[in-house]
Amino acid sequence: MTPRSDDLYPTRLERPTPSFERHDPVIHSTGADRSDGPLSETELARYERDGFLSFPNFLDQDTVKRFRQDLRDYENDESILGAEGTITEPGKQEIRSVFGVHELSERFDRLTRDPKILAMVHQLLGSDAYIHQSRINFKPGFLGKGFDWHSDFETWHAEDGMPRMRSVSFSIALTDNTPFNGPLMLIPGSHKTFVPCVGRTPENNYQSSLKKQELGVPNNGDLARMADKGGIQAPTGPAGSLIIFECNTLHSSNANMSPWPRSNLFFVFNSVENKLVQPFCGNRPRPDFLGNRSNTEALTPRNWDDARRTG
Ligand code: 6CS
Ligand code: FE
Repeated sequence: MTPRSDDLYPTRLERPTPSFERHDPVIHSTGADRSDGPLSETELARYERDGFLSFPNFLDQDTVKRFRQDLRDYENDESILGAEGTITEPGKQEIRSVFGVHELSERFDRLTRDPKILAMVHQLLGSDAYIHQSRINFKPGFLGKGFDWHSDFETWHAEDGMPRMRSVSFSIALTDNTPFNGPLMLIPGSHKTFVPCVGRTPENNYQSSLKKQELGVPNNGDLARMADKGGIQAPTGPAGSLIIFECNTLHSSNANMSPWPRSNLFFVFNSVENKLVQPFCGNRPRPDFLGNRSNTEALTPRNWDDARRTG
């Protein structure tokens, strides 16, 4: 299939293709907009260099406890257990992921509008933003499987039609993330290189890829080169810790061999200047809970207090 003229990041190709430097800036804001927000120039420079930032204790424990109660409610809610956006572990009944959480819960929705978070997003994306995707990855003790190395952008470009690298993930730990329960692992600097992947994308690929990703996984040679150059980091921290990572930063996580869950909440902010077009892999668009097309209004800041009042 010849790549489209508007496809700056051809992938899911028939044969291995050399990786190349990204066409997009890492931080899209400039001048006064760049410094107009909670991220200091030191933090911005580190994000630009590494492709991620981590903030232990970003959310207070009371707030995290409320989110954890929501998780327990979901695990006992038949309507959620049977929903298309709920993914179980391969061959098991345990929940692996629940997608679209910001539409399930007022509390999660309010978090996506937290003024401090939106100000950070504005500094990084240089524009207003909306939620491209939200999910909770549960990774239960003993049973939570891992996630192979990948760039989210490679999937969102190929399968959701995300044109440019102008989105960012916020991952909030809802349980302690330790070296033993499969924390997120990232390759510093990997966001600067686009690694085209081999393999035609079958229709409805997501019905298997969300359990075990086979496509959009870079080859071991590219992975080894990136890891040799940048190393691997696995930020850990107590429940409430935050990791912000750029859409093209290579990441993975191991299976959870400990008795303790590693449940993380992910919000993906996409620039309103980067709305989804037809998927570049040539397939039909994925459902809205994976690649949101129907609610792309710019998010407006809402204070937490009223969310706390709703309990
Ligand atoms: O396909 C996706 O959108 C999902 N897959 C992975 C492995 N990470 C991003 C996202 O949750
Ligand atoms: Fe991912």
